[in-house]
This record gives sequence, structure tokens and C-alpha cells, in this order.
Amino acid sequence: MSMNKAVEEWVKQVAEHTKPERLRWCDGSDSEARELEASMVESGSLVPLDPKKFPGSFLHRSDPTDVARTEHLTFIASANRADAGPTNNWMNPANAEGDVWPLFAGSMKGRTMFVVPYVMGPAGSKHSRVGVEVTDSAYVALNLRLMTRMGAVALRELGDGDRFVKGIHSLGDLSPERRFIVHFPAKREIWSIGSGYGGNALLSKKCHALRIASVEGFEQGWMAEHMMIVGITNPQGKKHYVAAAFPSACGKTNLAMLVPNLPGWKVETVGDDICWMHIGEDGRLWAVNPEAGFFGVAPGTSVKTNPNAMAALGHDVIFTNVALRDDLTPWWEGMDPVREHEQLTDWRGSRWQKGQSTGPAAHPNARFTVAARQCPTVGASIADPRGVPISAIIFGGRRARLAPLVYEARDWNHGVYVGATLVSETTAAATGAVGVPRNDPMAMVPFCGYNMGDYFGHWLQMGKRLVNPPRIFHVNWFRTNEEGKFLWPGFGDNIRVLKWILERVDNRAPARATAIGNVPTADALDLAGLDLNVPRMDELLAVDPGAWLEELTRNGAFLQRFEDRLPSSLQAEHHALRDRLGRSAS
Ligand code: OXD
Ligand code: MN
Repeated sequence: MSMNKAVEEWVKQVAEHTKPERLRWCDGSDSEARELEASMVESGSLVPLDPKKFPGSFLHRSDPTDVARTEHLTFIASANRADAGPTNNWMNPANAEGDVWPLFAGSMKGRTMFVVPYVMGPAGSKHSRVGVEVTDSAYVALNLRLMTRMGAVALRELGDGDRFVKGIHSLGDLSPERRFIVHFPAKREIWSIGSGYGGNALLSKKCHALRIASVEGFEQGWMAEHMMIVGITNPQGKKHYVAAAFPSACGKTNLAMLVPNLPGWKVETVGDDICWMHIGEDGRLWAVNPEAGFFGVAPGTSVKTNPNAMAALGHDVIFTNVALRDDLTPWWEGMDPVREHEQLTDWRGSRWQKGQSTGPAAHPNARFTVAARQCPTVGASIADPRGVPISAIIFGGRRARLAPLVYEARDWNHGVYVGATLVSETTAAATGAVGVPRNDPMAMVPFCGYNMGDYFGHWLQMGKRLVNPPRIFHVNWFRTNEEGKFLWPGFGDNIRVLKWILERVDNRAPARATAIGNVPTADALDLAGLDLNVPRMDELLAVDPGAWLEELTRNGAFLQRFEDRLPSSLQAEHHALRDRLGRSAS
């Protein structure tokens, strides 16, 4: 593999500090992966699954105290605290040098340091970016191989350049007391110590492709967003691409792999989590998925909820913290029923039986890592260096009462306000009270690497430069009736909402203007074959100005947190909405 001087020099410096016993440059080859797998099986950190039923697939059990992203230990180390903003933890870069860097001293002693060059985005694309992660975890190296375009291809992309994101990862002693994930936006560097878990350790994903890339996009005039990307083709063969942001537990991956419940419609998956968008020569917004694989939540994934994900999981998968059946196949809650008296091994490695054991068999945040190309709905556009042109942007949240099934923002600036005031209600998946509304602008709160007031300003600026901006929508699949039952069937029927959205884009669908935006008229949604009566549809599409005024007050308090960094045009949107609601309430 041809080396790059800047990478070599940096790797040497890191190795002098972390003192690994061996250095291994990963080339991304199959033989390298087989070798790493074999050594992890030998050390017990991978369990091979049944080679006939799940060829090339493994189970990894993480440390039980290291099973999820740790936002309270995640920091932005910008020179000024205000540049990190009120939604991030800030660390003074000097303190990071003084307190965190010493934790890396000798942290790789006796271990192999893997050097993993990777490209985010299609090879040969001017929108792609190279990163190099050094890690003392073979699990991380194997996951990066599935999640990114990794190895020789990345060094080819980099050539003799020195612009790459530097990621230093060490398991350290896995102690939560000595766990830190620190981002240095100015020097495009990430330090992560004390965790081997996905989002904390696979630095390409949330750390590089969102936190560092969001800053790069702000400085260079493009956007790094927490969005999935899909292509949707109607029965006449017309195709539109859509990008959509949802906070966690709102079904983003399921929507990215949707099986449409309307004849003649087709969905192509381009990405399930992250989207980089640039303004093309045609003045449109073009998107690439920087990743090459999926790191999806397993529990709840089934042939019913996401058949395409299930089809992707037949071979060459790394499962993390799922349960194991005695026939060496994976199992998780929501996959299929366990058989009467069936005993499993749970995610911690203990025997488990339904009704007898406490807690779930699979950890609620158990994951699958799989190359995107294994998903039947992934097409050629994931590798297109130009990306795909985006016709609509969708924000979605989980709201039991307030938000209608779908509404369209009045224009770009109003759409930015809709994204900036995105709210989702907590679910039982997270600890704490259920049903509590949380503000999560653009679903980016955990992932924006700079002050979100400036981030809103960046969205507004991008809108000014777009000749043909995508239309912006808000969806809510989760509205319930008085008894708490979901009003909308969801899943494959969500295509009916996407159909209306694309017909709006083509100026072909009716809508009624309300204070919050344009809502489908009673006859505008294609409900053929669905048993939804008129009162139920009315409830799904209702806008209650009184309830929205309360929401506005809450959102106003949230936006005030950004103080003088809140753009005045966003304030203006807030006041205009208040006026429209006031008029429709009176
Ligand atoms: C993820 C997340 O893992 O958003 O994608 O938490
Ligand atoms: Mn995500």
C-alpha cells in the first residue's frame, strides 16, 4: 500500500505517545478481514454464527458498561466556549491537552495499533473527504471496513495531500471515569478514549461525518446533516430524491428502506443516517451519503417492520449485543416470537428464558453492522460522485397530539424554522419519563459541532444561494387518539404521505393553508385500500391553534438559549407564526 508522508508522520507521533506493541496499516482487503476475525474469535471477542445460516457473520458482546453513545462525555474543544453553543459540552483545548491527552500515554501498550484510512463519500467525488483513524480495537477496524470505503482506496484518494481528519481512538481501560470523546473542529481532530462502542469509537460516523463535517460545511458553504436519503419513483417512472431528519426512535432506518403499500411505487435507499449536501451548478441541492454501510438498531427490526434490512442481514454481518439462539443464530426483541420454553443466551452471555429472566435478551441498543450493498433497495446512486438532487427535505418527530400527519412549510426560511423547532417526545427506549417533548433542531443536537444559532444562520444562507431550493415538510407518524392508539398505520403506508409530498413538489396536489403551513385537503391523500374513516383523517390532519400557541411559547424559550447567535430572520419567523396563530385562534 502506498504511504502518505503526512499520515506516516502523524501515525509515528501518536505511536510514540500511546506505545503500541505493533502497528498494522489496514488495506481493506478480504484476507486482512479474515485474519482479524480469526484472531478475535481466538481471543473470544467474536463468536462465529452458524456458517450455513449466517455465513461470514459474528456476534460481539461489548463491555456491559459500554453500550451506547455517552453524550455527557462528548465535548467540543473550540477556542471560545460560545462557538460550541448551549447544546454542546465545551472543553478548553488547553484542558484537553492537559487532562485528556495524558490518558493516551502508553494506553496501547501490549496492543496492536490499527491505522485505518477511510473515505467518506463516493471515491472520486469532489464532495468526499478522507479521514484516518488509529485504534487499538480490532472490532473498530472490522466495523470501519463495513461502514466506510476503507484502506488502499482512501490513501489513493488522499494522494500526497495532507488534508485528512485525524481520529485517535483507544479503549484505554474502558472505565466510564476515564472516558472522553473530544472534537477539535479547528484542527479537524478527534480523540476518543475509554469506549469501544459504535458511535463513540467508529470515529468516521458521528464524530467525523457530523460533528467535524458540520463545521467544515459551515466554513465552506455545504451541509452535513443527520438525514437519510431515498429515491422515490412513481408509477409513471418519475423519480425524486428526498432527505429526511428524525431524532432517534422515530423509524428513520425503516423509512429509508420502505416497502411501498401503493402499487407501482419504488423506493431506492441511498443512505440511512448521514447526508452531505452541496449546491450544484444547477442551483439545486445535491446529496451524497458519506457512509458505505449501516450501523442499525436491531431490536424492533423484523420481516414486518423492515424486510429490506432483514434481507441485508443474511451474511457478512457483525451483530453487537444481540441475543444468541442455541443454533448459533441471532435473536432480538421484536424479531419473531421465541418458542415456548426456548432458552437463549442474552447479550451479556447469561442463559435467558422469556418470562423467567429479568430484562431483555438483546440490549435495547443492540446493533447490526452491514455493508450497504447487501440491502436489496440500495442502487447505483450511492456510489455516484455527483450525488443525487434533493427535491424535498422532511423533518419528523414523535408527537402524540399536536402535529398533523404532514404539513408543508411556506418557504425555505419557514422550513428552517420548522427544523429549528423540531420536537420529539421521549419513548421507553431512553431512561426517564415517557412522552416528554424534547427540542432537537434538525435532529442534530447531539451532532452539531458548533453553536446551533450559527448553524441556523448557515441554513438560512444556504437558502439564499439555492436557485431551486427543495420544499420542506414536517411529518408525524405517531399521532394517537384519546385511548392512546396510533391513528396512522405507518410503515409501508407512509408512501401515501411521500406521494402527497412529491405531488406538492410537482405542483399537482391540493393543500389548505393553515397558520403552521400547508396541510393536505381531505381528499388529497391516496388512501385506496386503507380503512380510515373521515373523522379519523380529520383528527390526523387537525391543527389546533391554541395548542400550537403553547408550543410556540415553549419553543420561544428554547430558541432564547442561543441569545445573540439566534438569526433575526428566525426570530421573525417565530413572530410571524405567533401572529398567524393568534389570528386563527380568535
Ligand atoms: C445513531 C444515532 O446511532 O443517531 O445513528 O444515535
Ligand atoms: Mn443517527
